[in-house]
Amino acid sequence: NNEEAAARAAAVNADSGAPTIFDKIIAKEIPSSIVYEDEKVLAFRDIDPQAPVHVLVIPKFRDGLTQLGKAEARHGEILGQLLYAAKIVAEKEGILDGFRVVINNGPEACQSVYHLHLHVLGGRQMKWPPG
Ligand code: IU
Repeated sequence: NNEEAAARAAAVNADSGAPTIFDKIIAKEIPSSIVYEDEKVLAFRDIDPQAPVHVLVIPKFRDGLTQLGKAEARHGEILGQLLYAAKIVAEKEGILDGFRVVINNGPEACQSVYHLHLHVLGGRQMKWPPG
């Protein structure tokens, strides 16, 4: 389907280190609906929400983290900060009692933007297993 084709196309440039649209969102060259921001982390609403709450949590400095599969020991601190920011987002959005955090890694998981991001999803009953 379209989603899978887009993910395969995106993966072609995954290792190029090319800027992604998220750099423009971080630089506020493209407007986004920001839910949480600090020195290291930005959280903003997904433009194509898959649940009543769908927020993306990203590192402001990608530092090689195009995808979780590229993580190295030096990324431990930012990875923890991203996960903690996901909790802050869930709290702010009033979904602390039920929410899901997703990281799509690579084409088989339908990753389409090669700047690490956590999806925070909630506000409806989730299903398991995910599609
Ligand atoms: P994925 O895990 O790489 O598939 O997620 C990328 C997400 O980024 C996806 O949910 C898109 O809807 C979302 N997104 C966005 O919020 N704003 C954009 O300008 C673009 C993608 I391009």
